Amino acid sequence: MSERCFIGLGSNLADPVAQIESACEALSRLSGVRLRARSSLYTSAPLGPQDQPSYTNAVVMLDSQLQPEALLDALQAIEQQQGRVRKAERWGPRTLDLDILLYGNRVIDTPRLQVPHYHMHARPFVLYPLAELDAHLVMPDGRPLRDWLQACPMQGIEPIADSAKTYC
Ligand code: A4P
Ligand code: MG
Repeated sequence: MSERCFIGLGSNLADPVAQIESACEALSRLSGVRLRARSSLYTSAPLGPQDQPSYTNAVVMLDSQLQPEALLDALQAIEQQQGRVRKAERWGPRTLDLDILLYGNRVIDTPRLQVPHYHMHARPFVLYPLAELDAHLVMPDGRPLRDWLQACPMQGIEPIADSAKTYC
């Protein structure tokens, strides 16, 4: 049995567009995971410390047979393969960040994993690509995505033309 998941991708170092492309390649090769679609890519100013390059972000939709923590392990392995260095600074620059935004209808709150992602409701660079993939999404608490969109204007993000992708 697989469950529909949405993963947020972000990068602001070492050719961010190529980082996102190669992360999608890696996701498409994961066993127990079926990559379905990728949103357009968006650029935006950094949230958090401003002395870092702007970000490229996207969201992918996938079906996972991996349980949430196993999926997180796989995502963190891909981050490592792409040169992610974790520093003490919160929200600092990174080659690749992969966040589990939604895992089916589950609410998860363990020391390693909070799903839905704790800050997604306030991030246009997450919500607008997510809506591209499924405009009718309903959150585990029953709130439709469109309520979150209404509270989070599409400001400060710029889509990169023709960058959405479908997988079979
Ligand atoms: N963790 C808990 N829940 C999750 C989840 N749902 N998905 C834990 C993934 N990981 C989750 O993450 C720290 C720990 O969070 C992990 O070990 C995992 O067990 P991390 O990737 O090492 O650290 P982080 O990403 O720096 O921390 P955080 O607070 O998750 O940062 P965010 O929220 O990812 O924000 N500005 C723009 N424009 N675009 C961006 O993408 N991203 C960030 C990082 C800051 N500013 C940005 C962007
Ligand atoms: Mg992260």
